[in-house]
Amino acid sequence: MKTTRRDFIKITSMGAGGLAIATTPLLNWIPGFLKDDSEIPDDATLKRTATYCEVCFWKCAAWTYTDKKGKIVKLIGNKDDQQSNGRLCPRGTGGLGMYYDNDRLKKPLIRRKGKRGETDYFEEASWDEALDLIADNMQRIKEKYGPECVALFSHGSGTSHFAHMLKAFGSTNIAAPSYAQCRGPREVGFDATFGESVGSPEPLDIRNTKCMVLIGSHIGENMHNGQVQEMSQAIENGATIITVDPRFSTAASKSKIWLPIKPATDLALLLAWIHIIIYDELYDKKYVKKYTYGFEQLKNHVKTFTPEWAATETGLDPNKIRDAAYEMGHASPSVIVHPGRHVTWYGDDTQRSRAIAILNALLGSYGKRGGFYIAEKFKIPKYPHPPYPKPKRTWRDAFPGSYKLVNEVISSGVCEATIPNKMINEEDTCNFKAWLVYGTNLISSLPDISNTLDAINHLEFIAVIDTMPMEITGWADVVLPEATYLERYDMLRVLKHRKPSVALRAPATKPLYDSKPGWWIAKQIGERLGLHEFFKFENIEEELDWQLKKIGSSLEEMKKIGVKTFDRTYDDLYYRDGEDLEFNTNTGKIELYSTAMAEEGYDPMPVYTKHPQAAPGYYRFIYGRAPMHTFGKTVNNPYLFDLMDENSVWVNPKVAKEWDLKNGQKIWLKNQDGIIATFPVKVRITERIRSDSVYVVHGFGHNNKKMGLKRSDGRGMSDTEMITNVMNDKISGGTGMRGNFVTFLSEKPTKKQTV
Ligand SMILES: Nc1nc2c(c(=O)[nH]1)N[C@H]1C(S)=C(S)[C@@H](COP(=O)(O)OP(=O)(O)OC[C@H]3O[C@@H](n4cnc5c(=O)[nH]c(N)nc54)[C@H](O)[C@@H]3O)O[C@H]1N2
Ligand SMILES: Nc1nc2c(c(=O)[nH]1)N[C@H]1C(S)=C(S)[C@@H](COP(=O)(O)OP(=O)(O)OC[C@H]3O[C@@H](n4cnc5c(=O)[nH]c(N)nc54)[C@H](O)[C@@H]3O)O[C@H]1N2
Ligand code: SF4
Ligand SMILES: [Mo]
Repeated sequence: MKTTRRDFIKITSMGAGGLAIATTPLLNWIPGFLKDDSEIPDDATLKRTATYCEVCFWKCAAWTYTDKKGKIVKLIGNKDDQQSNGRLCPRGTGGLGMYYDNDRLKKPLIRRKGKRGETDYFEEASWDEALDLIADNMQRIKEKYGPECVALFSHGSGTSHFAHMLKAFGSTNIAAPSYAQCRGPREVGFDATFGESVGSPEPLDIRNTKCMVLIGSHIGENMHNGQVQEMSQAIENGATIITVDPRFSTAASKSKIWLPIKPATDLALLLAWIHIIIYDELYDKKYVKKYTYGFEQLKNHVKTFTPEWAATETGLDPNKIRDAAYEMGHASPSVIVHPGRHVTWYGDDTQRSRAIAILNALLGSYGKRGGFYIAEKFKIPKYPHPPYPKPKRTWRDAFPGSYKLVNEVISSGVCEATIPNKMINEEDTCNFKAWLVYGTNLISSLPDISNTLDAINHLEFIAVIDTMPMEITGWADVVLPEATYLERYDMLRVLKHRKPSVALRAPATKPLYDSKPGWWIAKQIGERLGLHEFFKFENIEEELDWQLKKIGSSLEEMKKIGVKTFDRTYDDLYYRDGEDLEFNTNTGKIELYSTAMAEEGYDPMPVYTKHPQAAPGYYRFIYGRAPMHTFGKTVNNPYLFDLMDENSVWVNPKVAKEWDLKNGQKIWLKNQDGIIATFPVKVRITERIRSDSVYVVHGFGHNNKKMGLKRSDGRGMSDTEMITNVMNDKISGGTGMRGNFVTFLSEKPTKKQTV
């Protein structure tokens, strides 16, 4: 029998005798979800090396197994790890495809002539030449404009090396799309309520919950490993799941109540829930009295938001709205209204997140068993270096008076501040002149591609550090090939969880081709910039060992155990009953009425705004995740490509009939601004999507064959191409991306929009 790659995943993940996928029902829905370490054959010829997964930000600790020749044969979860409990998700198991992908970047590349985006002019170069070119450009820009005009866009574990280098250089403009395109609004919304942001992983006590409410958060497709496992456990224990989603998601299929909401109306539902919980006295009276501020104002504010009112906005049955509120009330305080993660939807996202935070406060679930636990992390000392220079300017200077409640850098703000006429403060000279881009494919992760390209074309210099020839590499002046996570060290994973812990990533084998680890690249650039004092360690092993010894471990020990878990300093996982607490807000209380928001001139309590719905012949364009892929970064991975090699567009049967669409037929989507997708997409006719919306999985439709991205080229469509209307959230800087509408074209259009 021919062994397909799909079999390979099964075999490598299951071990020799492995048959069952997983024991619990939820895990069974997800292909390739694994059992633990006990399934590995006892093969003394294999060497195991500690790592943590880089296929998504969850960073599950794992073991990489190599054979005698140094060939990586499999990846298995580390059973001492709280993030994975010894199980990797299908993407984690397939992580070795990142190592084996023959489309990988192999040598440094320099564009010798031509304009940005003209990929024909790239030539292979030596590391010395490429690194010199980067350092020379950074130095030139520093002298001409100041170091602050260099920005770093970055996502993933290697960020810390480059962030350190850039801070030493004199710039703090370090942005990730995982804020303004992802969690930003919820961090601001929770901070305004509880005096602290949610953070990652979310400290949710899912395993002990009696009721969990998922608002668009599609756990199951979104593979937050530990959360998927705990949700499965909770369901087995009889917990009620309530899912609010215009699509019948995997989570919806396991829910007691599914509310197929009209998209963009969630805030109406949340306000009605707050109304019922207050007026039907379902809230936790003692908790609210002791810990919250602004209850009477809130009560007054939601007076008219009855379920009947919400029903007219959301299209939901008012009785079901009420039933859901009663489920939450009865489970209080062991209830979780999940804060979600990718929450940049409709521009009023901070207020929606505030409403979610308020609901948790009313139900008394924050700091309580079955609600939010108190996570702990400890600070690891940094290898000694001189203080970073104080920057004279930051990205904020381009937006005076804005984003005062935001604690991170807004990626789209840096992008705007690169385009001189887009800046709010036009007199400011701090527009960005150079970008370093590490581990983020900005072409597909920032909305409005033409805006991203406009910014890139205004730069004097751009360097990209990636493992794959993704779209962003085509727009670089210099491309550096990083070794994959299986071939390198990185800094320790310092985990905030029920117990604090650290995990080690060590190389399981030598880097393939001419790729190099990020820590080495950052040190090389730093040294060329004369920043020797900041890179005094000989190599990263010395740095890691120094840090580990400070916390009572060592590199030697960590190589053996992979993960080390420490005792808590605060001995309770939850607040004690009636304990006196001071929250980090202006009033020291959980603010149902946000004084910080009021001070900044924002609504202190969430206000519902109606958003436009689809014009006739158009459908709201929504997107999400598939369990076997992480964004676009795994689509070319040979093993994961075999599990899912293209996306499809979900269309309701009623709509399909109207348009005479057939299952599997290839069509092109066109959005409200006349943008037509570069590649066609297959139709999937299903009752699981509302008739006013269509749905695709994000990350497909790669278009960078010229740079060597071959396997995934033209497979499915890119959702990002359709996202040209961005609904900006003034409070958090989040870029709302779900205000786009599409229609169908059955013929191949003559005029194509290309990236
Ligand atoms: N397998 C896999 N897992 C991942 C990732 C991945 O790439 N692959 N990415 C990770 C990352 S970075 C993130 S941020 C998370 C994202 O995971 P989530 O936070 O769960 O993602 P969202 O994209 O907000 O949610 C998508 C869901 O929202 C629904 N939806 C669309 N519009 C509306 C609406 O108006 N109202 C409501 N209530 N629902 C709506 C969609 O139908 C879909 O089911 O996933 C993480 N996990
Ligand atoms: N249209 C649309 N846009 C979105 C989203 C969406 O659902 N739809 N989701 C948003 C969300 S939630 C988030 S968090 C962001 C995520 O945005 P990004 O983090 O930009 O995600 P990717 O586009 O997958 O980019 C990952 C890049 O890192 C590279 N890479 C992978 N491993 C390594 C490595 O070890 N080293 C280096 N140097 N590079 C590596 C990959 O090849 C790829 O180019 O996107 C946001 N943007
Ligand atoms: S959830 Fe999956 S992809 Fe993400 S870190 Fe864990 S094993 Fe890797
Ligand atoms: Mo995200």
